[in-house]
Amino acid sequence: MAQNWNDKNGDFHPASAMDFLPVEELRRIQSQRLVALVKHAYDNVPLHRKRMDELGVKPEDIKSIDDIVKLPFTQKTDLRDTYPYGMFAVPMGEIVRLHASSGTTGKPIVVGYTEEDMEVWNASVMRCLLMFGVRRGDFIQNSFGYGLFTGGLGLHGGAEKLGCTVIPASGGNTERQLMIMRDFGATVVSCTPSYFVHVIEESHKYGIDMKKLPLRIGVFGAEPWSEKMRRFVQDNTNMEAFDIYGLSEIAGPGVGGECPEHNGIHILEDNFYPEILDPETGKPLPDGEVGELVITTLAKRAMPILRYRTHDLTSIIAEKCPCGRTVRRIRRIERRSDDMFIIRGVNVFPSQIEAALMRVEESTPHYRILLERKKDLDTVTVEVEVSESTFSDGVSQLENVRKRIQASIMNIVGIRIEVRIVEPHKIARSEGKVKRVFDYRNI
Ligand code: DLL
Repeated sequence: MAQNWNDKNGDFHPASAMDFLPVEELRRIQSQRLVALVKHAYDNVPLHRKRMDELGVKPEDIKSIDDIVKLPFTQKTDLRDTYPYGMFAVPMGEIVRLHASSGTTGKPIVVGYTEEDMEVWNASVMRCLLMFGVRRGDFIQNSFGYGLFTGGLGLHGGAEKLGCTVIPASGGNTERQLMIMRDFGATVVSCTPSYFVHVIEESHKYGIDMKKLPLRIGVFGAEPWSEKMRRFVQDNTNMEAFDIYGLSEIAGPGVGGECPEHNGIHILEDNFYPEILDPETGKPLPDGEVGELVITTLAKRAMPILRYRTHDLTSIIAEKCPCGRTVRRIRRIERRSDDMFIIRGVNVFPSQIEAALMRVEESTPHYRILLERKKDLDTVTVEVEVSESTFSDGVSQLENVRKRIQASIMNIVGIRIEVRIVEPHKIARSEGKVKRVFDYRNI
């Protein structure tokens, strides 16, 4: 096997060994982990126990990874309904980290990690970075947001474990980002792809020639992006751009990443087991067919998750990857099966906007959400109707309502969204399934 361990980078880090295991060995590890996970989840999380009981499945019925199809699904709403800690399987004293992500309505969902979980997460991010060719000695400017979002601290932990020099720049303030990039000599940048496109655009304004910087690798994820964006980044810098995938409920960034073949995302399936299911029926789909990605956390202690419905649409690439990795690949994620959209790396559900509108008495449930790319920055505008009587109030009254709606949305979604008040009946009524989100971004 040893010869396969060297990918195009021509060197090998022992942590990458798990990417290249013989398939039978990988399945054996997955089976062993699944058996332990299911017992842990059944014994310690009432929701998992209840769901398994309802299906008549006992932990003893799960003997190998192939039995995974017998297990119940977990949904984002389960995390909402058990908010904040109801899905935790260990005493709070063992939790060393909390993060949060958007829920579908007013409250976020909370995820927790034990010390052991942090090890697994950091190692997973490190394996992705190794896949991209990042090495000890690289200076990584981490411009994912630090805070409750998993991007900042997630990338940080993996990069530090690898022995990189981490520059915890966090998001925003483009002029400062550019200055740091140049003065600190960053060789790797990690951030959302749309933000980096913006950084490149802005670099001209500050007289910085991106091609003269020592940057060589871009680590992009947390939102869908395209080959067009990759070309833009690669044409305007000396960087090679890589895709990193992940989600808070499963760990954060590092669930999978792209190898130098740039043909799909390798899921680190010794830790995160992928299935592709028909989103309607929940039945497994053959390799190559597009369906919903469902992931089981094979190595999680704090919050074991059985068959999480990600709502991300993709397919498994059946062919062996020329890089030699045996962990399977999925096609890059371009669409979701629900109405969640991602704006500047922040996940937003229309139902959150609706919950925010409901808190302002003068607003009505007639609204639409416009997504646009203005000067290479994503913007969201919510158009909302107000009642006849409110609309006939004076301009200053309307401005007051508008500001309160904006503040209410900020409170729930966490980002500033433009609000435009429109006259009653301006927004087309729908006869069937209502369309709320109009995406004009052309990613
Ligand atoms: O976005 C974790 C992350 C941080 C991944 C940094 C990569 C880099 P959440 O905020 O929970 O977690 O959002 C998860 O974002 O279900 C996808 O819909 C989307 N997403 C994440 N990575 C990608 C990607 C983080 N590479 C949701 N391509 C997921 C497309 C992505 N969509």
